[in-house]
Amino acid sequence: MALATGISIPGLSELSNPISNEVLEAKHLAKDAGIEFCLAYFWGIEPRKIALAKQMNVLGAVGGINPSMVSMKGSDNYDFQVIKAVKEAWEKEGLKLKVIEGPPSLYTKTKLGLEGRDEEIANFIKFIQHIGSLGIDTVCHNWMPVINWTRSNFEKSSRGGALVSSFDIKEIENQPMITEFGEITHDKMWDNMEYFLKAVIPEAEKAGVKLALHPDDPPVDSIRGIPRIMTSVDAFKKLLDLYPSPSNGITFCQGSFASMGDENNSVDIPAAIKYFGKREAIHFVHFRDVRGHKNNFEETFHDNGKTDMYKAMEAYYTIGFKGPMRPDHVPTMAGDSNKHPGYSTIGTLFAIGYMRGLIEGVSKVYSG
Ligand code: CS2
Ligand code: MN
Repeated sequence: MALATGISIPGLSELSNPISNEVLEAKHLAKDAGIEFCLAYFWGIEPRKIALAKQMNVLGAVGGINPSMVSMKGSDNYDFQVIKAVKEAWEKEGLKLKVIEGPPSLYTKTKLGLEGRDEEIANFIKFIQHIGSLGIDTVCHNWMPVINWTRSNFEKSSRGGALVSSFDIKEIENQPMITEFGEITHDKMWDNMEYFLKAVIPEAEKAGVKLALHPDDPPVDSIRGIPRIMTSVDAFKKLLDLYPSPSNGITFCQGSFASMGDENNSVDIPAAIKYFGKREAIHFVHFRDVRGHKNNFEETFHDNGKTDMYKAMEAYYTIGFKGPMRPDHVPTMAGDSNKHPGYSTIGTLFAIGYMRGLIEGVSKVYSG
C-alpha cells in the first residue's frame, strides 16, 4: 500500500479504518529512512525540550552520565548503578539514551599520556562494560585534552540577527600561550591514541560498544601548545587503520569536517560520508554546517552554510546509515536564550524540521 507520502510499506493491506499507530510508527521509521534522530541533553532533564522532542517524534537522547541528575552526587560516573539510573531516568521521560557523549574517565591523563592514565583507562573500560550490559552501544568521545571545542566569539550576528559561534585564529593569538602541560608533539598524541585503542577496543568489542571519535573543533594544528591530531580526513583514515574494528569508528560531525582545509580547499562532505560509510565507520552523525575554514569560520543555519545538505543527507541514505543523528550546534534565534551557545531550543526545532524534510525528500526520490 502506498501511503500519502508515497512511501510504500511492504505487507500492509488496504486499511478500511483510520491509519493505525503501528503503520504510523512504521511510516515514521520509513520516513526517517531508519535514521535515529536525537537531541542533545547536556544539562540534565529539560521538560520543555523533552515535550517538544516528543511532539516532533524525536525520541533519541544524547548526553553524559551525571550522578547529580539521579540524586547520586558523589558517586563515580562510571559506576553501574549510576549509569543504570541515568538510563532509566531518560526512559521515564519517554526517551531512549542512544549515545553517551562526553564519557566518564577519558580525560587529560589518557590523552596526554600522563602518570595515572592506566587508572583512567581501567575505569573507562568498566564504563564500557557497564553500558554494554545495559544495551547502550555508542560512545562519542574526542581527543581534545585541556582545551575542548572552542570558539573566539559565541554571539556573532547571523541571518536575521540570530546569534552563532565563530572562530578566527587571529582573535586567539594573543591568548596566554603554552599551558601548564608544556609543548607536546603530534607524534606523542598519536602514541597516546594508539595506547588507548589497544587497551580499550578489545573490551569494547566484547561489550558490543562502538566508540565514535569526534573531530577536533576547530580542526587547527594546535591551541596553546596542545596539538590537535583529528583535523583531517586522512587523520581519520589513520585512526581506522591504527586499530581496524567495528568498535573503533567516527562521529561524523559535519560542521567540523566542513571547517577542515583552508580557503582554497574544503572537504567534499558527501564523498567523505560515502568513503567512511563504505568502511562502516560512521557510528553517529552531528548534522550541522559552517561558512569558512578552520582558521576563520562561523556556524550557520542548516540551510545557509557551505555544504550541499541535500547531497549530504542523500549520502547517509545511500550508505544505508541507520544510526543516531543529532542537529549539533544551531543558531540562537529570536526570543531564545544564548546561555548554552549552539543549543538553543528554537534553533533545534528549525534544524529538525529541515533534517526531516531532507530525509523525506531523499527517501521519496530513492523509494519512488
Ligand atoms: C560539538 C561538540 O564541537 C562540536 O562539533 O558537537 O563539541 C559538542 O558540543 C560537545 O561535545 C558537547 O559537550
Ligand atoms: Mn559536533
